Amino acid sequence: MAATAIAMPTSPTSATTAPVVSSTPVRVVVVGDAAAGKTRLIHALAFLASHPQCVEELATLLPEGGSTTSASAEQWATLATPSWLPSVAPTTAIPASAMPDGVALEVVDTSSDAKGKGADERALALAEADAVVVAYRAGSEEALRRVTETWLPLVRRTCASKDAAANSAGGKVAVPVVLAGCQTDRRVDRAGANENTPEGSAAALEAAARPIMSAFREVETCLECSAANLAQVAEVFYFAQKAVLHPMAPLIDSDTSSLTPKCVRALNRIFYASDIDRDGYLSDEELNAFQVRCFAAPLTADEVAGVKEVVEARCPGGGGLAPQGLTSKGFLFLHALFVERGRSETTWAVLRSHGYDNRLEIRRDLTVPPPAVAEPDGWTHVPDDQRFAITPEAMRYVLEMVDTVAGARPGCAFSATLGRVLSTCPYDPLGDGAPRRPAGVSESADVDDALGEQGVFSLRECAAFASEPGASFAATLEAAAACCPADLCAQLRCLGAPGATSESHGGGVALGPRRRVDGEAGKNATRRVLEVHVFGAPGSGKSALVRCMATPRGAPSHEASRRPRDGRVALGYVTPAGWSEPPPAKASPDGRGCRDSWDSTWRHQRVLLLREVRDLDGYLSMTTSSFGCAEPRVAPFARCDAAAFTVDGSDMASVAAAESAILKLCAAHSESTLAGASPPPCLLVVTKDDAGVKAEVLDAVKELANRFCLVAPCMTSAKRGDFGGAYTRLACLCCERGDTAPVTPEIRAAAAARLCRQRALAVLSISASACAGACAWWWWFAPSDAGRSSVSTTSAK
Ligand SMILES: Nc1nc2c(ncn2[C@@H]2O[C@H](COP(=O)(O)OP(=O)(O)OP(=O)(O)O)[C@@H](O)[C@H]2O)c(=O)[nH]1
Ligand SMILES: [Mg+2]
Repeated sequence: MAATAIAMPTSPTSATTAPVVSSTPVRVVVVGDAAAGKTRLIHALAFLASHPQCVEELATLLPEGGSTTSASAEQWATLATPSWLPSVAPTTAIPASAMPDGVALEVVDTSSDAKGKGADERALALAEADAVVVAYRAGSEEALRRVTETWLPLVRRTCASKDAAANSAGGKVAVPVVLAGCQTDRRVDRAGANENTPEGSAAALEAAARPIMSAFREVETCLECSAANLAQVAEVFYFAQKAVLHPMAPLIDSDTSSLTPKCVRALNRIFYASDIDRDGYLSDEELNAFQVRCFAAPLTADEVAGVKEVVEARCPGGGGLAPQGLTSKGFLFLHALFVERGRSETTWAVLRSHGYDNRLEIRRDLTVPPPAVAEPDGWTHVPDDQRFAITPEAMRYVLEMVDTVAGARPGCAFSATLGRVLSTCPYDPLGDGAPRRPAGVSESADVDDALGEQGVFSLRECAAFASEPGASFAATLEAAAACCPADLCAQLRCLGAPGATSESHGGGVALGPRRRVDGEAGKNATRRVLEVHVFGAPGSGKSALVRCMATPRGAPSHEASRRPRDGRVALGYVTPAGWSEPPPAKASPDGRGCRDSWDSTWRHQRVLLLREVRDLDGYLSMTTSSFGCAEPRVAPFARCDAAAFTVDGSDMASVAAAESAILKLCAAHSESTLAGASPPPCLLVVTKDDAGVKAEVLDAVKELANRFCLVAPCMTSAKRGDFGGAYTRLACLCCERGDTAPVTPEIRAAAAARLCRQRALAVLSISASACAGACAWWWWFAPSDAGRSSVSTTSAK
């Protein structure tokens, strides 16, 4: 035991001090039979917490779980004996400084009444319990029978509502129970000398506890204690708190006594993220860096040797240690050993320092990049027209990782390289993460799948649809930051990206610039992801326009677009019209050189993200999430940096459809919260040029562009793979909005009314100043001015 904490298990290595895991106190409720010793147990705990010197002294005097006749121990026991005990003690607070994990404890005593006020209060307390201590008289079979027949079922029933809430939140977190056999100092009177020896009582306890623990999985620990001689009292509450802070259930499958699949996956991710040189082994330096990250202290040379010795000697089947270092098998074995030996806090410290919560998922709060603030109904503090972007450091880190893996495994296809890198991320492509498609099926890729229905997508799905997978992967990372930053934060954290430490929020993702609306060209040039929504009559070529941007040159993309799929999205790097082209990409098909090629992309290109809109009315009436699932909902056009309207060159009706769509979009825009900003710039895209564009259609399109003050329309043919610069022009429109916004009759009327108002105001203010001037002149210079003469008369007097 340690002097500063009322109970402390010893650590196998000096550097495994867990970081503080909770700032809120853990609430432990004590239930049990009348006169089981509940109130006195709590009293003894409070005494121990307020007499740390007693803890220190007793630790040297008391045999584990037993009593002592030492004079000093007896003195402490006498001091701790209460002169009077209430039937139910008030809630007892044990400060964080007195607990080994540095987390405060609240202990709630309850009545043993079966009915009435005491029972009601107990039910209320149990409903709010984080953990429960069931107290019974040690050595009494009758008391043990009541534990299994009355108290454990009661705890299960009463805490069930809490479990249900946890279940609906996505994971079962049962309220853990500690069985405390009290009054061991009295057992000799009832059970005979045999059970009063430490060995005898331990054997008896184990025999009694085994069937109970297998019938009631929520029972984490059984131990015996004595409030009279202060034995094992602190341990009862330490284990109750530990069961909350470092739960066993997510780590170990009690049926098979092995690590759970979720725990194995999380530890594997941590192993890969700590394997800096990606050679598949943790070298001594990597092991030390890992130790520092998790426990803020390195291992000594002896400790490293000790760890290796244990792995070499005990890892079943061998293979835990290689000359290059610790293997992932050895790493998992070590953690299984910690958990098996009741040192789950060590494994939890590792998991928590990598951002995992009690359900072994990345803590949601860590995935909210500042300055967004997570609130129950979404995120706040992020304006509609502002998007998140991946930081250049995080991007370089990930691409370097890809390059390193590709370098370590020459000839390995890009998809395999990426698969290996991303195996540390959630949603394993080949595992249980419900992938929509494994990475690497580039020829048959369906770009719709690059973004899910809500725009949420998995990083490993990204390299599947472009002629240059490395660039496509980088583009997808950039788009992920804009569309679903929380998901990207979680992914980057699993990859061990810089800035994603256990307490930093949203590492690797930062808020990008706001969209500017004034007319100055080049104002939005720093935005990384440019989102264009594509509107048009059915069959006018929207899908082909979207799809062709991301399809390898020469593939029959316009044919593929016939498939009836919704929510078509494509993305890729585009050089905005008028910008200088980047130097030729150096990335090789096996993915090497991703980082270098992205560095030049960063300057010259932007990610163009095209979304097809099939149901205009639905689009205008809905709100959508700006940043992924549960974040603030905005009108979808708030996300749109520019709009494209497709017109079928052979169909006059599609011109009317484009006109109506522009009018509707502008009207909805002026009614929205974005009314202060101008509507998005629009480009009319005449499709199917290869089939011949009708002169009347062309004239109508030109007239429409003139009337709405739009830039010149562009002619495209998906069949010929000729998009007449549509993508580069759209990117340019997004970057340099300003004067390119449509001017509809309503907008013109509103502008005219605004001008009228401004003129009227100007006339009014000129007239008002003229009037004031005239009055001043009259007051000063008029010859028989009554006011002035009266003033002079007064002053003369
Ligand atoms: N010798 C000895 N006596 C104890 C111990 N724990 C409790 N007692 C005594 O047993 C009696 C009952 O203890 P309480 O702590 O009041 O029991 P309780 O479970 O709170 O009982 P209710 O409040 O009636 O439900 C008291 O006289 C205590 O002093 C112990 O460890 N050793
Ligand atoms: Mg009591």
